[in-house]
Amino acid sequence: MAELLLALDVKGREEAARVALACEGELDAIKIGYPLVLSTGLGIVKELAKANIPIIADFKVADIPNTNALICEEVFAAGCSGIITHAFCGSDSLLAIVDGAHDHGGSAFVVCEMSHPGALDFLSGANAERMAKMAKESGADGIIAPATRPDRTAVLRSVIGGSMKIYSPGVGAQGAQPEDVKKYVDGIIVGRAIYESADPGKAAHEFRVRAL
Ligand code: BMP
Repeated sequence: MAELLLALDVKGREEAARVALACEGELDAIKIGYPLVLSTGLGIVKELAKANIPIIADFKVADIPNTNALICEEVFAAGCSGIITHAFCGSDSLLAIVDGAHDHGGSAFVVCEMSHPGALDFLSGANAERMAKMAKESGADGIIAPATRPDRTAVLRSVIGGSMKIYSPGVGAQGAQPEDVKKYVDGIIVGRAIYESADPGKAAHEFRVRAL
């Protein structure tokens, strides 16, 4: 059984509110990222959090430890409950995010293997497994692994074991189905297939049921 996370990559407050309202009751978390935050400001977090749903900041952080710690301060002060980071900057950078999240009562999720075809250039294979191991050693709460390559997500599950979460993007617009990965992951991440749907609430409901 997997949770449903909405990737709310829409632009503007009105569109974000429209989709979030339509999906009320169907989601376990909302993932926000650059498209929404750059078009509205980080204040959007408090507006979305009024629906009493966890907001995860997908900023795919990739910087030196000090900058990462400063980013964490802003993300959690804004009301987010989780942050998504890259791991390829190294263990000290990763630890700054994990500690920064935990110091603020939040969670940290680490991108290990990405869902798009270009991930095969760097963000896959042995590199991904190494980053999953590093994520586990850092005390991170979970990893991001691709629904588009369920066999790889299964491998990454075996690297991290059962105590960490896996959230998995690639369902819907990128071609994966909830049934492809739900047995390996704790949550599926769906964006366009919900927010571009004529009826986002109905689409979210259907994904939620299929992820069960
Ligand atoms: P969509 O369902 O519209 O393809 O959206 C997927 C979401 O997950 C986007 O926010 C994207 O940035 C994110 N994502 C991804 O697609 N693949 C990854 O490997 C990591 C991601 O965070």
